[in-house]
Amino acid sequence: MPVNCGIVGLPNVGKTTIFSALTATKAETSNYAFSTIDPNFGTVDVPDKRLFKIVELIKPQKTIPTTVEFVDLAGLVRGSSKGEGLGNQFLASIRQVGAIIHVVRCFDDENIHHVETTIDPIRDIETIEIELAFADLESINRRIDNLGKQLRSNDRLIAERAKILEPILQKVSDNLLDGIPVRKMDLTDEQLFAMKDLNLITLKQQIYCCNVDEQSLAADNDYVKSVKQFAQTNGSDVIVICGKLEAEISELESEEEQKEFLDSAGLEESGLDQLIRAAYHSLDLQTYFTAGEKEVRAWTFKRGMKAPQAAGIIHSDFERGFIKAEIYHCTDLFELKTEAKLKENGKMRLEGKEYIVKDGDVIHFRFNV
Ligand SMILES: Nc1nc2c(ncn2[C@@H]2O[C@H](COP(=O)(O)OP(=O)(O)OP(=O)(O)O)[C@@H](O)[C@H]2O)c(=O)[nH]1
Ligand SMILES: [Mg+2]
Repeated sequence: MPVNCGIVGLPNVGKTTIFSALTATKAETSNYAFSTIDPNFGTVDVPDKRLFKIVELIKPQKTIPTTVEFVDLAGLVRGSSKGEGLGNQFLASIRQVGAIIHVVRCFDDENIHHVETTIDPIRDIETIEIELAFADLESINRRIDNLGKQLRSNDRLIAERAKILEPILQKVSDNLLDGIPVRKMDLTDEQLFAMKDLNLITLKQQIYCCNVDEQSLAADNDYVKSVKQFAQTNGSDVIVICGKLEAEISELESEEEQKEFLDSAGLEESGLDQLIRAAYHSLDLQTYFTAGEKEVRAWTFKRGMKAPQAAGIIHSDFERGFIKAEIYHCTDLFELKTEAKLKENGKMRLEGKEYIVKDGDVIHFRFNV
């Protein structure tokens, strides 16, 4: 189950700086707007401590973490959806991502130019959200225009589908004009399914990523406080990162050096850990493991998935031919150390088709095709 996050925000707010630090890639940053034109892609291994603890006990030949892909996009400005700035060609890239990481400038620095000259995170957030809403509005209106032809189609099925879709699209269009993002519209699963191929941007979960100066990591500055308050009203996650510091950390060679650096800055978690946690939380994702002598591997699944569906993430045959799942929880392994002990203590269970997989389960699927 690929997880990907798109990084959006106004120009020159530090998107590429954060992207490069987190993905350890060297994408171009500069102190002027629109230094990023084509999107940068980077994939990182999810640093899941449980995976490494399982590996210590099972000692497999191979370890495979799950990954998250980040896409660093060009800056959006007022009017982007109408072709201002770099136009809306890159809005197409945002449509493909799972969650949106919205980088918001929350630091003062006279030397770093802000496209609107002053620092005002809420104004910036609203500017971006209006552009994203306009982009959705455009897709919807284009679809409404196309429906005309379908409504008059001789193919009854096409005409009927168009008839169902029309009022839904009209309602969504009206709500967007009222400033409501699609994710807040209380649409039914059927309605959402009918619009699935539009990949609406305001349907995606948003994570606000406050880019702060180093001093503001210890205690939220006023900019961050206002973003947190704003996020509460719309149910989004907020994380606080210092792009400049993350860039310095990523320059350090070893993990130990990085850990020391984090400690000395009084940070418990790196920016990457924070972001991945927020992405998993907003996308409602969890991790299960498969563990054997050959390989120990982490897999991402959607919370609430039943065992056969979770098995289908590995291979569709696993889902099709699902028989049973042999399961224990990783915390039991950490306590008892060996699979033999797990069996002895009744911690290894056999579960069937209705079992809802839990975060941290270690699973061996039995299947037959
Ligand atoms: N003081 C300070 N400067 C930063 C920080 N993060 C980024 N910058 C600087 O801000 C400028 C813009 O950074 P970029 O990462 O290129 O910004 P961007 O959002 O990718 O910009 P575009 O691609 O043009 O939209 C660079 O000069 C960075 O060094 C930060 O946390 N503190
Ligand atoms: Mg950039």
